[in-house]
Amino acid sequence: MTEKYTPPKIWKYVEGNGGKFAGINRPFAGARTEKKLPVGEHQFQLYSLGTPNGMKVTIMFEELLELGIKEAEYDAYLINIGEGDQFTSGFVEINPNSKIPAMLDKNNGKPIHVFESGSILLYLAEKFGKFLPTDLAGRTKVLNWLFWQVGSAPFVGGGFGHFYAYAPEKFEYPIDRFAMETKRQLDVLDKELEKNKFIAGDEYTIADMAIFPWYGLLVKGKIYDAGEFLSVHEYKNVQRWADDIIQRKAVARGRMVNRPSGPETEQVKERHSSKDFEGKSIS
Ligand SMILES: N[C@@H](CCC(=O)N[C@@H](CS)C(=O)NCC(=O)O)C(=O)O
Repeated sequence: MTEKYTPPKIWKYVEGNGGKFAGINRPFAGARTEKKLPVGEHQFQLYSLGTPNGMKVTIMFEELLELGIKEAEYDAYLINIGEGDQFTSGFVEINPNSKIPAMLDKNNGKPIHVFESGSILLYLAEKFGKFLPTDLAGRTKVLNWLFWQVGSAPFVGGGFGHFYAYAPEKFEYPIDRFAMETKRQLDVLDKELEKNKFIAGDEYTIADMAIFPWYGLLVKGKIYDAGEFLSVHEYKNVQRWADDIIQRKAVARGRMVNRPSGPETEQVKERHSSKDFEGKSIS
């Protein structure tokens, strides 16, 4: 690091303290503007963005629809976090934590709010009885990995990704610290995927759907442009698992929903029916 920093006695918020997200980050919670969310015709309303956390849920919806479950039809609206859509009163009512993804189940007039991607995956898995075993041992295995993902990915996203891709300068200490942890986590997955086809056994489950958008896309060099830096080719079993998952039709559709950037042909900014995917594809 260039300058030696001594923390003051009391930390104080300084507006616009640098970094890519300085414009939206504040040390307090709650709505900043009054605005209702749009509501579509389907039972499920998703308010999200095509980041890895958002993708987990759109992949799950598309997998349920791929099984022919019509009740899983959903409307997906784009929440532009760079513009602060997550701080509107409508969004905060569903998720007081102001982070995508957030979901509304109209539930026959008794609305249920669901937030946290892991909670949404579990909710949908239980609602439709899919992608989560019902026996105690099998279910626990899946939930172990689902909770592992939710607890581990912040070291990759908020830690490694932030300092490698978004911080105003490249600082050696945090990049070292979080590159090491990211590689350790990839090795955890690699060792597990040496034993199993999928992360919690022979079946594809919500644990794979949670882990793939972070670690699968990372080893495929599709997030943070860090494939070479992290030597992702070393994780042969994670590569094999990611190759299996990335070619699933539902995963391809899920990756396009609410996608904020990239070629137009890879983006389905709002999703209301299968027709929205016409003429779209993603590699
Ligand atoms: N633990 C949360 C994390 C969600 C999250 O970090 N969402 C980010 C985008 S990937 C967000 O909405 N950020 C907006 C903000 O921090 O203001 C989950 O898994 O749902």
